[in-house]
Amino acid sequence: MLPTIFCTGCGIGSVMNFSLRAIHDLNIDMNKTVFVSGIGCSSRVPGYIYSDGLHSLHGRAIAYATGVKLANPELKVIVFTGDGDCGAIGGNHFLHAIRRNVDITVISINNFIYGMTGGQVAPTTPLKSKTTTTPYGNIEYPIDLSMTAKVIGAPYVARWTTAHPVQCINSIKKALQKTGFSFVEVLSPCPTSYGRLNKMGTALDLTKHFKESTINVKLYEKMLAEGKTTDKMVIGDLVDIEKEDFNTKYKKFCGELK
Ligand SMILES: Cc1ncc(C[n+]2csc(CCOP(=O)(O)OP(=O)(O)O)c2C)c(N)n1
Ligand code: SF4
Repeated sequence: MLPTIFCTGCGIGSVMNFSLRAIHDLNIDMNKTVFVSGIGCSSRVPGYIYSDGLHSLHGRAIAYATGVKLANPELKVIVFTGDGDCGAIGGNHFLHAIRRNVDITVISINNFIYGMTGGQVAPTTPLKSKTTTTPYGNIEYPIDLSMTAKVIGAPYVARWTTAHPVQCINSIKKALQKTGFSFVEVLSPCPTSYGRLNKMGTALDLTKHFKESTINVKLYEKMLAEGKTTDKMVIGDLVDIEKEDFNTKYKKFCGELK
């Protein structure tokens, strides 16, 4: 294990591990791979990978990644982004990269809070949850990053948790092989801020909580067909379709101009 800045029990190291396992299994050429991130605990990941990387500005990882991919379409571009980085300050970049179907893989590590800056409320913070800026509980409805990616039209979307390593690695592999915008959201424990402020116990208790508070999409769809519903967060492969990506469309367009 590398020495990292992550707190004991933090899930970010697991997500980094899952991602590197997927890359290794697919035999992806690290000389043709660029890892891009914004700012946050989760955005520190590219710094631990022996490959080219861009540790950019808070919220701007997807914008930088778009630039890299358009400048050199041969590169595989992988973004690591926090739920705040991706859904708050970076929300517009997220929406428009999906709309354009830029061929990048975005791995969003969702710990439901701003971890790096001391546990402030994030757009993903569940209702009633405590953060340092919502000490009496959050009254804002949270955004669902994966469902947002789905409705904007991302050709590949999956959500897992750090308690689902095998499934998560398989989905990251599918994401890396998809041409177009692929999005993998991983629910990840932040015992130092989210877990502590909400009295959720140890990192192990948080992991158990992820198993109990999520439902696989196949089971969820069966429940819906039976007229039942649930408050649990839906996990699994949520979208897997083919859709022409921006670079391909652009190349064709330039060819037609000549
Ligand atoms: C333009 C700008 N605004 C605010 C900040 C302060 N800031 C740094 S990280 C961060 C939030 C981190 O939360 P998230 O993206 O969810 O990542 P995590 O640390 O939880 O992994 C904020 C607000 C900044 N660095 N730059
Ligand atoms: S503050 Fe939270 S997200 Fe950041 S390293 Fe610590 S446990 Fe992980």
